[in-house]
Amino acid sequence: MRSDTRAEVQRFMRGLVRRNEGELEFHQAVQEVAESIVPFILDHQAYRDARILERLTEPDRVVIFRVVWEDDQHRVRVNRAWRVQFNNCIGPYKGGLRFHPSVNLSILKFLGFEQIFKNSLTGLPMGGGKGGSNFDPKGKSSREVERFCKSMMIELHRHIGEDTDVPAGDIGVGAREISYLFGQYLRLENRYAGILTGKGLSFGGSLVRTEATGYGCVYFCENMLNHVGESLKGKSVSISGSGNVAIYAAQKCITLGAKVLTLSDSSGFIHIEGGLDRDMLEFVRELKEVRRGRISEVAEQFDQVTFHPDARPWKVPVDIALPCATQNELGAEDAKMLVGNGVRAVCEGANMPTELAGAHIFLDAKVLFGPGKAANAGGVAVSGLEQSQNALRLSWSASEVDSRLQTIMHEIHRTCVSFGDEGGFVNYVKGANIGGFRKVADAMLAYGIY
Ligand code: NDP
Ligand code: 2IT
Repeated sequence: MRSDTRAEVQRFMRGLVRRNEGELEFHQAVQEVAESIVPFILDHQAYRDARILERLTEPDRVVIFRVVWEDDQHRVRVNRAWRVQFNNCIGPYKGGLRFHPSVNLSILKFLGFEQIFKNSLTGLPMGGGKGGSNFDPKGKSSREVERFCKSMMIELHRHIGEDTDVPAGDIGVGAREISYLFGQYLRLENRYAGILTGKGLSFGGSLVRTEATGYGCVYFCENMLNHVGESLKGKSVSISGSGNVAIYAAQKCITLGAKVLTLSDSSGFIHIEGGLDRDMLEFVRELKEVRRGRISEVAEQFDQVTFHPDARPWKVPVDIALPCATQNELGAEDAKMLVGNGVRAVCEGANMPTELAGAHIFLDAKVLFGPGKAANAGGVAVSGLEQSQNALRLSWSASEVDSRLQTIMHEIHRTCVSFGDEGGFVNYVKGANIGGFRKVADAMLAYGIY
């Protein structure tokens, strides 16, 4: 980066940090975008004059509210919830809800900010938003989760709508939670509308939405490899996480002939010497989606699997790494380890799983690095297709949705290449940031000053 550009990024970031004190994850997400966008803006006077980046980093609004519910011991419990409506210039706010004890405004702002670019990259008319609560679903009964969701919707329903804001799942929010939330919306509003995505198939959900983020991430990875004349077939893969994204990324890797060597959860990772097979994967799916157990149980059940407590999978030598758990789960030391072991591609199923320093290490080493806002866009893309099906009052077949998903991931890859090519090496971070930014920025310019 040229020194005047670097100085401009620093100046911009000083202002942002001052205005958003202590919001470290938000600072990190903006810094990553600013490193690509500031040089682009410096070459495009109109964006600079309209102060697009300053406007884009200030959410349209944030709703903060109290959620009170009763646990199984009849004790009154109080949580905090948020909906960050970040930017609706190219479509209704769209983005998931996260339930995790770590959830705070900084995390939801980073996620909502990234969502603007991701949603733009899909080519579908969706703005950026995110929400959630510091409610911890771990160890709660289904009745407790139900009471929490219903209470949350009593406030949330005023702020969402099929043409206003359409939430979906994220960490801790899957089919069960979406169903409780949707049922409560119907009771409160007395009207059926596609106000959430990730719904059950019998009440307006889309086929392939459950699989979409994991599948999309692997399609994106395959696109990156194909672009340099390689493919996933025969490659070894480490995956972190064992939730929605990780499970279906693993499934698609197996289908494409790759060997999945790891999975993880917040208690540690499992190393599968001979590679994950379909029986093991079905065990993991049932363990995580139904019984809500710990990943260590896989090692108790299968011989060739070892459990490594309190550790992440990045020390295992692999060709491909797919971080699919949470933010900042892959640091600079992990990146050096992966590069040292000859990693070829890193593709982010999770949102911002790689620390900024780690991403720089991958880019400097010319590793194919697919940032989350491009690589995990398949989930929200199929959410967008669910909205389309709801609006048309019909449902498409699995093969129809999957083929649209593959086309969208292919197009996102093409956009990244066209904005990120640096003399033969594709900088996918730059490509995704500029590609996602342009459409939103042009809409903002067209609307004038507001
Ligand atoms: P799930 O809740 O289904 O699974 C999350 C997984 O990550 C679990 O294995 C969980 O382990 C692990 N995890 C969560 N928090 C931590 C933590 N602080 N430290 C270590 N491990 C952790 O969520 P998803 O699979 O849906 O989401 C995973 C990632 O993908 C997130 O970054 C999410 O934002 C992103 N994403 C999700 C999309 C979707 O459609 N669902 C779309 C695009 C991105 P444990 O069970 O022990 O907590
Ligand atoms: O981070 C994400 O893109 C999601 N959690 C999915 C959002 C959505 O609206 O499907």
